[in-house]
Amino acid sequence: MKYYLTTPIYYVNDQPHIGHAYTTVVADVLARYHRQQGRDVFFLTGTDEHGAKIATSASKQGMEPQAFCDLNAAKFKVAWQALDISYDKFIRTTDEYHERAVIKIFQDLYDRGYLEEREYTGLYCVGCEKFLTDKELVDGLCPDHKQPPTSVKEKNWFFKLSEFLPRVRDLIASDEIKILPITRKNEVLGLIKTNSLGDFSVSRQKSSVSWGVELPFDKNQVSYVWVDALSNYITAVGYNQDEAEFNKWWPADLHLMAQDILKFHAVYWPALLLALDLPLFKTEFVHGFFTIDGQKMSKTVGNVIDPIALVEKYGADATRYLLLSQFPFGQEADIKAELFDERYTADLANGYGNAVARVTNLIEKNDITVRWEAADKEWREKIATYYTDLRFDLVIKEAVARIKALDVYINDTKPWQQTDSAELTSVLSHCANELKTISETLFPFMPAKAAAVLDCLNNDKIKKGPNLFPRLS
Ligand code: ME8
Repeated sequence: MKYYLTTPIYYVNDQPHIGHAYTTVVADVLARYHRQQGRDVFFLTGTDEHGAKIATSASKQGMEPQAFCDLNAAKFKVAWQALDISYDKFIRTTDEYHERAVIKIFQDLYDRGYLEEREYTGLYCVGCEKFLTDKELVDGLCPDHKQPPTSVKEKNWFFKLSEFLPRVRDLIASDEIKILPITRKNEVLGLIKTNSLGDFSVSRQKSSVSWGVELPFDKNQVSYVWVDALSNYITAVGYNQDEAEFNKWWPADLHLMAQDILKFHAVYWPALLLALDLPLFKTEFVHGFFTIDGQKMSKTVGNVIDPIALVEKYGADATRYLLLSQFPFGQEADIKAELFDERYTADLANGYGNAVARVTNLIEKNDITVRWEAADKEWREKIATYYTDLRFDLVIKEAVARIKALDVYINDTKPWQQTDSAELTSVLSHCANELKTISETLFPFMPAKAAAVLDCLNNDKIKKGPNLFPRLS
């Protein structure tokens, strides 16, 4: 069975931060879990590189847009490598095959009569890459970027979204396309109901924004970022290039993102797919935005966390674990940096790491040949339901409880006092089986550490395992 999942493609106007890392780690945990279950997985991530925001950032650095994109896209790749992200493909919207497909998409939308040229006047926030209404402004400024929007008056091509809205609404309401969690589904349905979603502009005049894909039917216009960006999900898997590949992977099983881009993914994207007469994605899961120590993450506040700094301190595996264990996936929450140290020490150094050291040490000392048991099916099924609901925090919680129970078992059975060798083999075999189940469960979160434990257990003569989680200095 195939499983195709995606992260948003991130803007390359800056380097990756902990917010990007969070969604990407979540996707990686899912990808690794589904591969572990024997599924054929395609995990896509990448970067969103066109538009005014990128062009402006590039010129501030005195760089050409393409060179600037190359530089920053590379930073995302470095971060994902540091976090041991096992993506199958990294798409960049400046990739030639993607640009070619975007041209085809525009031509199709045009030929099908879904694009219309209109005069547009509006307030545009470059930071958001979207038009804002007067109501959205706070003291005349964009509430997110604290910048005055630019007044834009130009001829643009519009996508006739209104023609598709009733169908999109029905598809969402009937769960034919699933928007999860349910609060987000209701939010989108509410948004559609307000009638505030009009036809939207899909191009910009070249004279005002030149960094984009030129429209095939109007050389004076370039594509506006969202059609270009959203279509990455199909162009990455062979759309307009390799039909067999495309039919194998599309529709996507899961698009992951945070609430900031819900409207584009839950309304614009299905409408575009309908317009192109393509199958619809199956599920979108929308997680909350988190704050850092109670504050919105921002350069001015100075609380932007660099994922590479976390990896340097805790290692890749622990960073992944710490990110996902802080709060239930989906909720809007606060990341408390000081909790990372606490959790690292309690769950990893004193918890999992210590259990591995204790058990493998006792097995080596007593020269035990472990009797392996059949897999714990009931446990696997329980974990599978957590994955269905994307409750990573519960997978972690259960694993931590099982580590604690193993610790209690060792304290109670006191293998170091045991003189009966059959009994000792039985007790330590139980411990080894427990470690195996726990490590298999933790593998998607901590692939290198869990694999090291599984390798160690896989030997005929088990030796004391590695020091998995050194104490923090
Ligand atoms: O929106 N909390 O790119 P982007 C949680 N290029 N997640 C966060 C976060 C936070 N504080 N900050 C960022 C774009 N994220 C477009 C997407 S897709 C076709 C185009 C994560 O660089 C989260 O996944 O602004 C969010 O949706 C994404 O980064 C936005 O990344």
